[in-house]
Amino acid sequence: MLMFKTRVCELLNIEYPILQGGMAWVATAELAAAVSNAGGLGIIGAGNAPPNFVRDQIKKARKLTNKPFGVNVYYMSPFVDEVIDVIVEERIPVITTGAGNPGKHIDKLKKVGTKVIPVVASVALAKRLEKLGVDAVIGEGLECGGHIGELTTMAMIPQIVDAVNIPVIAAGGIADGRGFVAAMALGAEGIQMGTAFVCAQECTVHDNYKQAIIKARDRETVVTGRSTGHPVRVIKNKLSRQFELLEKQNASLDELEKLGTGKLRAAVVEGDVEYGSVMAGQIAGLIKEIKPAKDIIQDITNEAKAILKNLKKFI
Ligand code: TUI
Repeated sequence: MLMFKTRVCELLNIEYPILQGGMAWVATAELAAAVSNAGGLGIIGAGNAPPNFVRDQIKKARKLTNKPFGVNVYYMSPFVDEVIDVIVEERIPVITTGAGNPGKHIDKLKKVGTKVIPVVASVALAKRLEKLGVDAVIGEGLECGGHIGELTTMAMIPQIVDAVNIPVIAAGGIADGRGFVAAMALGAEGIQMGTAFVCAQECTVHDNYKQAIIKARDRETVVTGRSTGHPVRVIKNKLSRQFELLEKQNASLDELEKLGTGKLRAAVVEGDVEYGSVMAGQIAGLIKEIKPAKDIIQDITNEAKAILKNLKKFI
């Protein structure tokens, strides 16, 4: 029986409407290929990386999968224009975008058939981007790890769904079949998961990072950087406490930026989960094991089917 076939599956030519977050440093070719091979959409996170690094990652992913995969473009990167050029040259079928407005690149991408799916954190931006011709939007709730907006997934998704005609993908607080079904009930036609895929076997982050997520309990994440206008959700550690202290002391933007520089790499690559930035979503408390991306996707879809069957009892 075909289930969960939405416009997102058609648009992206994938089996399940499940996207992997395009996390900087974390979402490498290995993870993206594993998620795509499992029937979802794997995404390489370009982050702040230079264009040649992104091209190498694309080539590596192509060796690992024949399925479609995407690239996430981080709009605060100094290399945005060059990364877009690589995406166009490499004929990547879809990009997701974060931390900015991809408007100026939409025509260029559409000309080569690249679908554009921006991350939004408000109804207003979703509407503006729909008018500019994007193919779908990802609504990221504040439950997400990393750079977040101000609305929860629960409150934001149905409001975006009512405001636009393009498909809406829900992100933030989703890591199992219950979250998947809940997002679909809100009107989403797909989900994006970040934290859950960090704990995929194929994810190349340092094991300390995965263990920090597995050990995390429900209240273990905190949002730092609110005073900078760039709030980031991380797992509490010595760095987040230093951040909180500096913010309480009204430290300058410069000082706060300096404290944050290179800290995501320190956690992901070196495994420094004390003084590094361990970005993770509120759902970390639900993640209990490391398993292959294929099992993550299969477990979620099987759970979702069982939930839907159960819910029929109440009708
Ligand atoms: O971007 C994210 N999540 C992130 S970014 C990040 S930090 C990082 N560090 C090193 C290298 C690369 C990245 C960690 N997590 N999510 C997408 C997202 N986009 N969340 C919120 C937004 C957003 C915010 C404002 C999108 C658009 C926007 O405004 C655009 C406009 O013009 O109004």
